[in-house]
Amino acid sequence: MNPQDTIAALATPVGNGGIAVIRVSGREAIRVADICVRLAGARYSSLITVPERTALLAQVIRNKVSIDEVLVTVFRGPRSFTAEDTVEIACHGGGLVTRLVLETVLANGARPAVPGEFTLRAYLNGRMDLTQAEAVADLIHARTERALLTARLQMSGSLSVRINSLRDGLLSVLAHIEAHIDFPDEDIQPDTVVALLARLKKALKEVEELLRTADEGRILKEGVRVAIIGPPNAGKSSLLNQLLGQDRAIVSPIAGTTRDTIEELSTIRGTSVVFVDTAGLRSSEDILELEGIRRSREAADAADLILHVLDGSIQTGIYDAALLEEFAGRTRILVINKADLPVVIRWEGGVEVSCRTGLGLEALKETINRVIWSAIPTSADAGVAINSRHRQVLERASAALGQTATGLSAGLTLELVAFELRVALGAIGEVVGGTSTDDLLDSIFSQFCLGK
Ligand SMILES: Nc1nc2c(ncn2[C@@H]2O[C@H](COP(=O)(O)OP(=O)(O)OP(=O)(O)O)[C@@H](O)[C@H]2O)c(=O)[nH]1
Ligand SMILES: [Mg+2]
Repeated sequence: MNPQDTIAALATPVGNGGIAVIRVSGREAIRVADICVRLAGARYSSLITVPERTALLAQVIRNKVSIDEVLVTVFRGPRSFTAEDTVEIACHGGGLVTRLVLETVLANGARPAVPGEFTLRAYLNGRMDLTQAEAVADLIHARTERALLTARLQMSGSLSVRINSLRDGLLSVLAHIEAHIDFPDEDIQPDTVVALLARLKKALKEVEELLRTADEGRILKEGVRVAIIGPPNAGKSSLLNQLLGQDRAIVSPIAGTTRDTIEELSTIRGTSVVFVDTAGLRSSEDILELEGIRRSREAADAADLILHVLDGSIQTGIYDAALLEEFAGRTRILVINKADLPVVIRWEGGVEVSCRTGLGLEALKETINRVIWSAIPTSADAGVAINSRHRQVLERASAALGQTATGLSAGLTLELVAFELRVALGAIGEVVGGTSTDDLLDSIFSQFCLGK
């Protein structure tokens, strides 16, 4: 991927629509687009001289024939998304017409962009750092307002600011240590060591605080995992269907109806939730059912929250008591179902619902939302929630910072201390991309849509 090339792609979804936008970026972008279009009116003769950021009416000419009437906007670098010269052609949104406009641009000197290449260029040209580029994709894929807000703030640098100040602080610690390496005759003063240790600990605390937002980040992106478990016939599948508002799982009076786990994504009070319906838990001889039960436990283990469903119209047996005990340590809501019938179970904090009449379901959703957000640590700083990549590198940074502090207080040679600190700084730098590799960039930007 030569960064000198002029690239082009359809920036709107494939298929028919009102309009479609074709984006051209690179040092030849304006010249390439200028060959493709004829501006309406006599005011401007060429795109080279038109005012920037102004939509102008034009025709796209292909083999001397006008194929569409379009609006062309010129952005001169660095005042563009990629920081390069960019032209956006808004044409009619038909499948054929957009293809022909794109072909015309490609025939006149641009090459097709690969997914994420526009954002990659924005990053390479210093227009944004890696956390901001990642936030562009998060914003596009956001399913809830909360996820969108976090992406929006990260796009404007909420995470970058924290990472950069962390890095600046550690760089000055490193400078201090290195100064002592350069002058080995001067012993490092004990109170200097104490001061440096205090700064390392503060940095470590900040890294740990960022790491605590990883769950929130995952939840914003992928949704909270909520496993619906309980004995057979309690109404787990009925509850799944109610929560989804759709007839997703088979419901029947036969105990052991659900065998496999069923996953479905939904939104509860603005939070993405992945509900997992599971096979009823009981002792069984049937190997299929046993496999289902194994999967139920697996789903429960992987869940952020467990909805433990009981049939409220029948007394709990010994096995139920054991199950209640088994998941007692987990973030759990006890759902007492079948409240349309006489309820014989009372449980402190349990939520009574009826999947038959819909009674109590709104209250249950409220409880789910409250429990989720009280169980998940969120950053004090709104809009900061790290992703799994940030988590990996920050875990490395945390380990290296720990080593640095231990080394310093144990009186290890300053060379070794400085070495560990440089490892930590390298990892922290990777978050914003100061020390990124091609593979890393590939793996991040290939997840983008074409044209972004
Ligand atoms: N009266 C009443 N019956 C219900 C209610 N919810 C579910 N049922 C009935 O209870 C039976 C079992 O419901 P399911 O949703 O299949 O139960 P399950 O927990 O998924 O059962 P398994 O998949 O076998 O583990 C069905 O006959 C439902 O119609 C309720 O709120 N009130
Ligand atoms: Mg079921």
